[in-house]
Amino acid sequence: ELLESEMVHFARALRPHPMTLQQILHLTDPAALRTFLLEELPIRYARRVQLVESLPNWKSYPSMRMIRSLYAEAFRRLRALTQDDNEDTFRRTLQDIKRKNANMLFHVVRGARAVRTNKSFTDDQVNRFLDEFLTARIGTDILSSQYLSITRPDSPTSIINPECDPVTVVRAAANDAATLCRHHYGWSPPIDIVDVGQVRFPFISQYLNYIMFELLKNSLRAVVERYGSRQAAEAYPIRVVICGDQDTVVLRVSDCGGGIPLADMDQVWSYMFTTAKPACEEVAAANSASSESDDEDSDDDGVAPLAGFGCGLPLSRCYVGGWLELNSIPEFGTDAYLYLNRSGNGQEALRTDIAELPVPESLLANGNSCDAGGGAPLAAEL
Ligand code: W6P
Repeated sequence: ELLESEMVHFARALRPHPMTLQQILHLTDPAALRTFLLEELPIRYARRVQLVESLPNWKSYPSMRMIRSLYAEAFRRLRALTQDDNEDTFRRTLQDIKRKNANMLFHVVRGARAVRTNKSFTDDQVNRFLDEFLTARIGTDILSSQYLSITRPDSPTSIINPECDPVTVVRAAANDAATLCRHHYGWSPPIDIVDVGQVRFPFISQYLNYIMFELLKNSLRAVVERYGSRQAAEAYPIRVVICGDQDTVVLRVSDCGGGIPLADMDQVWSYMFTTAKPACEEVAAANSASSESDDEDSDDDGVAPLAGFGCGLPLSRCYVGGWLELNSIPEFGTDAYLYLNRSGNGQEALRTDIAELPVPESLLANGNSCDAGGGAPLAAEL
């Protein structure tokens, strides 16, 4: 059908334009941004459709069919718009796509775990599929959010905070994690925040909050399980150091929670693995027709568990763009290092190393910027 062949064309012949936070921060003219997005978003959605289709036998997985149809629909709706439609129509379309795709993480992780169980792929291949898929998703989400933010009727602003203050963000994340910890265990280990530098840099505060919340939840859980009480843990506070130079902001989270066995260090970055529930939970859910809960993170009491969906760490790494590192001293503790580009000039890591169809040279010649796909840039990307 016409839409299908147009989608194939967008996916294969056109290339997305990887962006930097600095570039997005300066996309403040709604009309100009809309013109750009009317072309850019369909390219990105079409590639997401192709990524799903690159999985052998994808049609036999309900989650994969669902994901594919959500992106095909987003593609169709954007292509149905023209420059002549007004800003409000465009705005409502973006909002609607965002709303309809709200449970995408749940669907794609569930689908990927099902694919994995059926042995068509290795853990490594499935993890790379999810890294690419979710990194790309974060990129489109930032671009859409930027448009929605700068056209907000009340207070138009960028999705990127040009003066993001990591200390403030970490304090908030630490408070939230501690509250959750107290809810589940009745107490929470101390968290020391060491602010050395008075750093301000362009970043998406919500993303930094999410990453630090994930890291701190892990540290809190480890310390709680190692020392039975606040009193016993008092001498071993979780320490967050925030510092850096002109180029890089570094955040280190250190805990004395007993560390991670070195043999398990790979699993920490796997979407297939979770300490909380069996890794095949999604498959079981998919197989029993009854369970259609979209609620990915809830306990019986409706409060988020301290260890939940099992994707916090790999997903955090997608939000950073690649430089989140975990070092363990077994039987002692764990250090997490987060490196962020202070200038906001790190390019979005649109990975193209898997599931990529060769693009004819002739199609690349005319000005579409091409993503080299190599190397992990120093973070701050989408
Ligand atoms: C742990 C396990 C972990 C994962 C991520 C961050 C910190 C920690 N601490 O024991």
